[in-house]
Amino acid sequence: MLQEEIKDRLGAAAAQLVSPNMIVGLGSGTTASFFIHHLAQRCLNGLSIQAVASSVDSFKLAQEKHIPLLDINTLISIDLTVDGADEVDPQKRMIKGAGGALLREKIMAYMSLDMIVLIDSSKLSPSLGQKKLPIEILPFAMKATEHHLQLQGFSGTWRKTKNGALFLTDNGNAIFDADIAGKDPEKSHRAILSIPGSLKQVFFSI
Ligand code: A5P
Repeated sequence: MLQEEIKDRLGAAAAQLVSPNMIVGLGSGTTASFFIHHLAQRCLNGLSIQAVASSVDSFKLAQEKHIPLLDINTLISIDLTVDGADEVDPQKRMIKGAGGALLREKIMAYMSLDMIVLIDSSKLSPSLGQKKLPIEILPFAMKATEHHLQLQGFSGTWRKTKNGALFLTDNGNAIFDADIAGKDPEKSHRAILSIPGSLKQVFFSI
């Protein structure tokens, strides 16, 4: 089966798990987009829910598909969030953020009473670090933040757009894609978050 087809099926299965009157968190990325399409179809068929989105792209897609959207600043919790992942280890720890929506995704995951993560086999990894760890960094003093990351043993590169400009998240922050191969995820998590300019890095645990 093609990978897109698998993502589509994952999105369809997750949409079936949404119950009436839920506040639903919409993740970001290609897999989450399939979920949004299937959820929209259920709404067209009469399911009544309200949603919040973890990125401008997901917000626009949901709006286009007429999913009722809420201002997240009016909420203290979300019933169910459905999102994708980039790398997941056997202990169900995962890295997210390849699409750059990590900070909002992590805040929404923390607000959510339940979360479904849609994972196809390409995301499974024996140990985290086969892919880069995205770290969302405040642009203020970013050179110093990079220096402190390097002092703690995290080398990496600033994410760029296709045109070579600095990639900025929906929050106006930069992303430092760090190499964490062979490092302990929990220790890395604590070390990175101890640096003031690092807003969020993404070891989620599911
Ligand atoms: C967005 O920042 C990411 O965390 C995505 O949720 C993750 O990259 C999965 O994306 P795909 O479904 O496109 O692989």
